[in-house]
Amino acid sequence: MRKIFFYTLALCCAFSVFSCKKTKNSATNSLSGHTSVQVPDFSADSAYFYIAKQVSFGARVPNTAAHSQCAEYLVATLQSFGAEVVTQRVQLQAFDGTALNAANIIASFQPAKVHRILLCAHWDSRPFADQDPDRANFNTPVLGANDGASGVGVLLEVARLLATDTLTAGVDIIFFDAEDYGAPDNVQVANSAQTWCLGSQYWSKNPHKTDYTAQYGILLDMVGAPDAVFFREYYSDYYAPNIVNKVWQKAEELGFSQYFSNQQGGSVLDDHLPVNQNIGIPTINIIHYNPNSLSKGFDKYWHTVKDDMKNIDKKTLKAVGTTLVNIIYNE
Ligand code: AHN
Ligand code: ZN
Repeated sequence: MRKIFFYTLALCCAFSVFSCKKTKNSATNSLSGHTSVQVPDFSADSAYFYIAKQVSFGARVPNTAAHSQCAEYLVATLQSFGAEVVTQRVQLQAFDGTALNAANIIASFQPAKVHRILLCAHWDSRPFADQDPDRANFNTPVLGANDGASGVGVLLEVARLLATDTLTAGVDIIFFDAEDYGAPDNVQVANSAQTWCLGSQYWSKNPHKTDYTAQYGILLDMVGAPDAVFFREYYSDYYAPNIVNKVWQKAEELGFSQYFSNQQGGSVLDDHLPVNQNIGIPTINIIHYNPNSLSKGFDKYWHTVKDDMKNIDKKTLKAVGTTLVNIIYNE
């Protein structure tokens, strides 16, 4: 096990040295038809490494050591990419009265730019595996390789690219905390919808900068499973139809229609909702959710003890990451 770990570490180090000499794809701006934009290559290996690193701390449940250690790692990594990083620390109350020591982590690239794009994902993981088929696991925290770490891993790779390849717009990457501490189905609470997305609810009412805004936002949630299909999510289509069109069309152009289905999905209560409703930034959610599936619609290991690294496929990361960088570098 140790051997495998060090071997992997060595590979990753080798990778990060060589990745500096990355090749660039020349993409064509579809609007003008002739402007050529340099879009850096999104490395799925690198994103995978960032996911594994988060998971290596254990479940990132607020008020645990793994949570603090992961926060430290995220801040240091974002700073190493040259971002201006703000950690918004706040105590938030969970459905069961627990005071959660939460931290929204906000990384700004080119903070002085007025034209901005917001990219976000939640970095906490769920304290209970309450969808696990084995009831004995109901109180086990989930590792959240897909549910949490995948979106953050993809965005860390985007941040790594932003360190060397600047784009026209400014970019803010927000890792929201306490998304996944929502009340389990078997616990009756008033306004159970309000028990989810605590970090984004807070930030959207108390942004890190007064009068903060962005042109639009993109949330990533569960973007790493092998069988992922991203349908057009309901609130995304309601608040930001143009952004959904733009992203899904770009994915198709790039040959990722297998992952991005142009069909409508259901509605998902997620961090994009407070961002749309409270701060008014049109924000979409790229999420693995199939309203027609027999289970609850999410990935089959959603909120189970099996949401570990075996649930992460580099091909899915590549599809999402490549689409995302092609969107932002064409702004
Ligand atoms: C609810 O199940 C209410 N929302 C799903 C949002 C979520 C949970 N994303 C990740 N974990
Ligand atoms: Zn979750």
